[in-house]
Amino acid sequence: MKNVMAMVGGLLVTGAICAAPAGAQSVRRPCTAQGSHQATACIMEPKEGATLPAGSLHVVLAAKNVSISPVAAAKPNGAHYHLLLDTDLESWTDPIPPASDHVVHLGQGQKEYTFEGVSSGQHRLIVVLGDNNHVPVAHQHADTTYFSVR
Ligand SMILES: [Cu+2]
Repeated sequence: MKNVMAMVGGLLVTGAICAAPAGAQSVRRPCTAQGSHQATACIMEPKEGATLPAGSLHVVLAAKNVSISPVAAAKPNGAHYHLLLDTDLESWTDPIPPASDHVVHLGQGQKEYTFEGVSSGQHRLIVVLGDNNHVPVAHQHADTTYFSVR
């Protein structure tokens, strides 16, 4: 368990270090990388390092090597996105916590989401794939982005 969390910490650090300059295509985006067979979730919007106006925060997601589907469809190996805004994922083996101001389950298979009333300042958004029981998909490549709101 400790190793997994250490790995996640490493991913977060990598994301911060490899941030592309504004306007450039980020090379760290694993959804466009070749060769991986891991279930992968990516944050397409907001862009790493973006400075966004106050108000609503629009999030656009993408995935690779996984079938994004509604929980109700109960597809074998189906997964849905989970967004964690300024909060950590406490466990990679227990269900992702219920919805709150900081945790969102896109349980209908949505690929976009809008947060309202995000405060000004620095923020961190994590996307994690969860199965029909909301347990994080094993061996996945989750994604993190850092941005700020004016
Ligand atoms: Cu869920």
